[in-house]
Amino acid sequence: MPTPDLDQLCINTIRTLAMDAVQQANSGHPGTPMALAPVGYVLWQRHLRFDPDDPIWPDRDRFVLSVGHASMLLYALLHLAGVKAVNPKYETLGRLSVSLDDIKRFRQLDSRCPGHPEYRWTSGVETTTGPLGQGVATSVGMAIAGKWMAAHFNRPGFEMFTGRVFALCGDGDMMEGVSQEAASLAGHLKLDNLCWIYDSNRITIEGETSLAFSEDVGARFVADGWNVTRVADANDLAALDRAVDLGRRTRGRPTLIVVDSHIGYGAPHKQDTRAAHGEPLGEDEVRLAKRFYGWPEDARFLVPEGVREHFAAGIGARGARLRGEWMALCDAYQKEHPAQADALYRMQHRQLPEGWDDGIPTFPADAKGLAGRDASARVLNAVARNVPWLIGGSADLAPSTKTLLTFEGAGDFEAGSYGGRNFHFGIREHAMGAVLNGLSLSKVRPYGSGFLIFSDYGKPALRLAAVMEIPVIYVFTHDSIGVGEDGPTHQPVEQLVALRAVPGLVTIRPADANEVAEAWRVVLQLRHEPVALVLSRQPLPTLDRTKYASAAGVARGAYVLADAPGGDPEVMLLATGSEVALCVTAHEQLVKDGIRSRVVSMPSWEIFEHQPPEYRDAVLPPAVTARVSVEQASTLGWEHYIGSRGRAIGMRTFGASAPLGELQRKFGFEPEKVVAAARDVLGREAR
Ligand SMILES: Cc1ncc(C[n+]2csc(CCOP(=O)(O)OP(=O)(O)O)c2C)c(N)n1
Ligand SMILES: [Mg+2]
Repeated sequence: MPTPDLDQLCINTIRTLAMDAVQQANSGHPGTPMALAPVGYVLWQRHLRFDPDDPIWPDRDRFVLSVGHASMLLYALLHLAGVKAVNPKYETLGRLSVSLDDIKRFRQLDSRCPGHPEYRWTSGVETTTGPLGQGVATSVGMAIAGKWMAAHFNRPGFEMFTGRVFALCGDGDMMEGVSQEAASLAGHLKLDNLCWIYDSNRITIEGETSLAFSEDVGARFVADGWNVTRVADANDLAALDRAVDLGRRTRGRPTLIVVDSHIGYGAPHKQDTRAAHGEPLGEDEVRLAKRFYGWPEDARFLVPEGVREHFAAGIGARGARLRGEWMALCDAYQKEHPAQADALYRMQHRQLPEGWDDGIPTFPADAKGLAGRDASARVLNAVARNVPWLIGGSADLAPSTKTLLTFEGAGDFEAGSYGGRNFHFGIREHAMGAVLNGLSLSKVRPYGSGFLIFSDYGKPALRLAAVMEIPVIYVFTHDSIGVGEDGPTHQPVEQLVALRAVPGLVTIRPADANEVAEAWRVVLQLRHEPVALVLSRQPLPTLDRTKYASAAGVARGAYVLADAPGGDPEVMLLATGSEVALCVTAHEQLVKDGIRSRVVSMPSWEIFEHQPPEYRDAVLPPAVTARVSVEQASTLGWEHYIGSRGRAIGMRTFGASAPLGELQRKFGFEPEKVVAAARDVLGREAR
């Protein structure tokens, strides 16, 4: 039931809260929340299938604020709708997610209202946004997850998954390439549960968009297979209503609603200018805008009587009813489909099913060995049988990354076959990363794969997975100059150290097939960390684990693989991946020469750093300063482990195009070179 005065009162409350918070913080973006308050209001109050009392209810609509700089819009909505906080155990707490005090402390330390919306920190924030383009691209992953969940869980009489995904985006999102990759994929997949609302205000930071942007965005989306509609005035609530309804009724296409708006609406000197974008309006302008809204000019952080109540009667009552109906459905589902209900519960809590690691192979010693990617294919296919919601794919490289699920019933995820588990992201690494984030935020367990060199193409999304602490799995193959003939464009050098530098990202570079198996075992059990599994293209010898230590050491990040008889090493060889076997060969030579050497396999620095100091010192005794690291990658970072007396054998230039053997010679990855370096750091003459 439209209640015009109350509608306006609520909208102006959102506007003034945003203006006051930015003014108080003396930092932030007031203009876009002012302009989009009606859009946010109509969507939340009249449409969103969302219960403020339980913001993690699985079948909710999701709202993504891709214009993360307009964070105050979201905080005002979360506050006014009375969204409740949820703790890390997924329990709903009684208190508000965003209090008025949080809003007063916008952008201050520990406020639930940080500069940009942060997943995990503020309940009701569906994904971290701020880097433009990420939000919309992530929303595609959420819509994909919605389709997959519906295909997987819905049964006759049990529509368990019906939720839609809305994203609010701006000119910046539309300029960023990742949004186009994602839009192209969403159109191809016919994701009709997806709706983007594009705030076309023709303003960005430098000024008018005409400085750098002149295409017909709507036409672009039509070409992508979207349903495109337009609302000519962001203040026209009825038109917004109709557009959202149209999106809901549209089948077989996602919907783009282009909304023409006025940034800084109501601010007499700053409306429609870039000045409304990135700085506080100033006390005088705030007053004038409040006067324009018919607001008490001296009031700050005012929530007039009736506003919270109106939200409670709208989104609050509707959400409670819808969730209540769903919970009742869920109870019946549990009785009729107990196995599915159990799976659903585990997914929501990021738990694994019983027997998840059944059938993980162990690999017999084999000098010829197996490529990391091939070992991974076998392990992945074993665990994926046990974990039905482990789904993923590649950016058109599955035949090379070997991530295809090949067992009966795995199937392809495509428009019309939304239950498939093999995804084809197309050659869209960046969107793949964002889609993986959206999938993970929707609680499926996603993996994506590509060549390690192209991790750079998706890095911003990967970084956000780490910021959000979500367990996205990346399988990066073709991990070094071992790629050979493809040459320097395809040979990673600086990628490994870049991944290791991402806080919270677990990077693992296994040395042989059994380390690959152990790595997957570690990966599957991660609940809050993304992972980069870095694998070789070329075969690696499968080490004889009766002679050398068990690969179970992978779980500790680094472990003593081989010691001279009697232990007590005088020199240590540290390596990862393909260089471990090389070090083992060098080690055998050193031992033969009477030198007590130790080989430490270090598949994951990140995991190793989380071990207790006693363990780390046992693996790398501080007294042993003669150390050599060997890795076909940038040597940056190894000094931490080899110290000032150590020697790093690695890559200091780009690679070259040649057969692998020649490259190993050219760049010094040969047993004799490792032996010589070991003798050198020991201060022993070469023999
Ligand atoms: C990837 C990325 N590049 C640059 C920025 C910095 N930035 C923040 S907002 C903005 C302008 C955005 O313009 P628009 O999307 O039109 O938002 P409006 O000013 O209209 O709210 C820029 C360049 C960013 N957040 N993310
Ligand atoms: Mg703009």
